[in-house]
Amino acid sequence: MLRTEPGAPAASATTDAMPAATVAPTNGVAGANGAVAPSAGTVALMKFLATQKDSVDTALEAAVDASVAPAGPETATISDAMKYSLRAGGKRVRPALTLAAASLFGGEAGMAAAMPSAVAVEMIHTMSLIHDDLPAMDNDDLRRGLPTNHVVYGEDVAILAGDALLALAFEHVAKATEGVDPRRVVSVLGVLGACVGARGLAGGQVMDLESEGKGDGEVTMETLTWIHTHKTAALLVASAVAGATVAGASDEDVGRLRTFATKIGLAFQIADDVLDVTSSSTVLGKTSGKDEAVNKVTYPRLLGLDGARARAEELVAEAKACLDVYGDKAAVLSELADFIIERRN
Ligand code: GRG
Repeated sequence: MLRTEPGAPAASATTDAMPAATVAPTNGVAGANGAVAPSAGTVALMKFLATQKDSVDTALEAAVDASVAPAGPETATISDAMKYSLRAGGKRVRPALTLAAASLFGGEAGMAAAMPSAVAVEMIHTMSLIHDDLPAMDNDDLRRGLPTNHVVYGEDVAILAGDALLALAFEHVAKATEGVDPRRVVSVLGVLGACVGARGLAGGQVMDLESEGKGDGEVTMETLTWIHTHKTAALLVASAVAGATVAGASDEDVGRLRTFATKIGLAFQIADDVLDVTSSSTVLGKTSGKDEAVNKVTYPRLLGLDGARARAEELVAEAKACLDVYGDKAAVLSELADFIIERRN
């Protein structure tokens, strides 16, 4: 049964089309819907997203439908709950990373081969957001501009919807990846597993929870970097590595992408910490000011706002240097790196 708080948009759970992504670089002019027009520096990325974003959303929807086929009343609630958080939007940064990496090494064919991996990383990410918002974790009621999954469906169903998305990510890569050497597919499955586990999302989140309420002296820059390398960067690394792997990249190229994504992953978290201080819940689509409310040690707290911004810029510059060897062919990945610290939400 759908459990909806008064005012929660129950209709969203049964809407057919996913909303437009809010990938909106902040170095342009704000549009009417809060999205931002691209500046000249983001042309390759915006063109890329214009062609890929709908494909990702359609593939996400189709993958959930396939997982419950033949659809019936038995799977209606779990399917609705899974789709609710996927349809709520999000910037789709991780699938963009997978497809851009695949495009670099395999062109159009590489991207087609990487679509199941792109879908999988978004499912894993969405699962992590659903679980992160639970009362036992961050206990939040706003995500992607909508009531969180557990507010709408109840805690029990939200946990299970996250679990189902996580399981489906692996099932989908295994079943839907076509025209790729099976050893590469197995390698992607391993990379995805690693990014979720004890040295990935789960382990990073545990360290994060253990650090809450501790003072600056106890949570050093080294600890903070460990947390975010695992909690945030690991999935961006897996996204890039999966795309490169299915597209046939060499070990050396995969290694370069790994370093690139680790750096943008950390920069992503620094940008997130900065936005938590400087932005509003309306713009973010999630509760702002949360870090201070739970007395969390963050990059701005350890480095100051300007110091945190400078560190993020430094990381993005280092990340982009990893791409130098590819020249203009890596324009989309390079612009994605810029976007990660220029974003508004
Ligand atoms: C259940 C195995 C298992 C793991 C989950 C809850 C958890 C463990 C980990 C938390 C991971 C997490 C939420 C990290 C924060 C990463 C982050 C900055 C997310 C925001 O990503 P955006 O801005 O979000 O790309 P959108 O909504 O745009 O997709």
